[in-house]
Amino acid sequence: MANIRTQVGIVGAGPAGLMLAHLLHLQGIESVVLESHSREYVESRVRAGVLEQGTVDMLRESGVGARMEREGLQHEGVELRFGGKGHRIDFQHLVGKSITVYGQQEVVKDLIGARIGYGQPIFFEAEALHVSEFDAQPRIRYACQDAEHEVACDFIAGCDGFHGICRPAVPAERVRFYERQYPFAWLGILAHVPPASHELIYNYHERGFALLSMRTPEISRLYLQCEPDEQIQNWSDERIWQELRIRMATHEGFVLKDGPIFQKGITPMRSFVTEPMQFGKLFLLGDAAHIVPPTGAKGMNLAVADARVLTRGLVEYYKRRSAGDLARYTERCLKRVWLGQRFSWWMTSILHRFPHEDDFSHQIHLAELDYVTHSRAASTSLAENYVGLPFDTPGLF
Ligand code: RFL
Ligand code: PHB
Repeated sequence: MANIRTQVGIVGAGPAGLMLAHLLHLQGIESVVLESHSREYVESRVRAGVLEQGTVDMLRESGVGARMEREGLQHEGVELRFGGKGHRIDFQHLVGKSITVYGQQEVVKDLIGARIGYGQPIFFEAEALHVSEFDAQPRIRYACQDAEHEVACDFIAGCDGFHGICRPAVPAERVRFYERQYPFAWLGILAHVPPASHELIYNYHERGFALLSMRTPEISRLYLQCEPDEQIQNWSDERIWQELRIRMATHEGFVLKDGPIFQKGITPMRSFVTEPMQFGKLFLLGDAAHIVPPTGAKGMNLAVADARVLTRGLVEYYKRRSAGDLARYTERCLKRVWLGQRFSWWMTSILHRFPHEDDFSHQIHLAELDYVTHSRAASTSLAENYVGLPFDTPGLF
């Protein structure tokens, strides 16, 4: 058994763990990243696509934004489409900010590249088995190449996603969960076809929600609301394109060209919050602590925002020997998390069809969408949340 000693032991190489490791390195704080999957696997896992302006700024200012600046697609608005008609929400005009469409796996590639470029420790196919003694001398036991090892550290950062081991390691009496399940899921595809619109289109339709997004000028990313227990084999490529065409149709004859689908998956929808997010010297970040339904495009952005807050606290601790900022970790993160939860829940509620909805509910959906797209006050509220609310503290750099 090999033992490693470091300042911060990080479990998970998703956006939260990688961003934390990167920010800490820039501040001269040592860490070790453990990731159960291979580098190839985490670099190709298809997930989020929308970066808030604050996330973009954080990547750029911390020196990992070059490829994003070249390849990311900057969008100044989105379309909400319902009743056969599209309505643009103009972010630039309403709040003077924009979003960037750049795949999460590209952010992950850039952060792994930086980590390895700096010669800092990151172990793939290294599965954390157990975290312990987080009130005293924290330890992470992990398995790598058929042997067990241990990381001894000052702090543990649980960045191991919703199904990780860190959150379950907390005794039940020290933690509270808030949860909401939704009675539907998203069927998502990637296809080799140029996006049918240069901005995202969120569609509300009697048959359910649909979303047009993209990854590059040649690759479209599309989603359909489906049953929560839907089987992907029931959805042939033809059926997916046909359903997307029905839900996205406009009176003006919107054309959705199809193309070869090269990735398909079903995503459950859930809202989930853990309180607190700190347990002695164990901190939870990102999906390990909170999940939002993807309709508000907030999950990855909240994950990197947690990394920013924890970095601040750790800098304060190591440079000034003050634990005051660390003690405010939960409060600072949860303030943003609950605002993100509210927005994601609201976007999900107005854009999806719920089971047993009657004509009254349908008319309320249409009225809400009509109001959001025609009232400057309401569309400004959507815009300021979508592009990302300001951080409550200034940047680190
Ligand atoms: P991740 O990305 O799940 O990373 C956790 C990492 O921990 C590893 N791990 C372990 N490693 C070692 N030992 C163990 N015992 C381990 N257990 C787990 C895992 O292998 C993994 O590599 O969590 P993180 O870093 O908190 O990041 C969260 C984001 O991934 C997530 O919130 C977003 O993808 C959510 N999301 C979206 N977020 C946005 O901001 N904008 C979007 O447009 C957006 N769209 C989406 C989304 C998520 C989706 N799916 C598939 C859930 C669209 C979809 C369809
Ligand atoms: C995506 O491009 O994957 C995406 C975009 C917007 C969302 C969710 C996912 O709300």
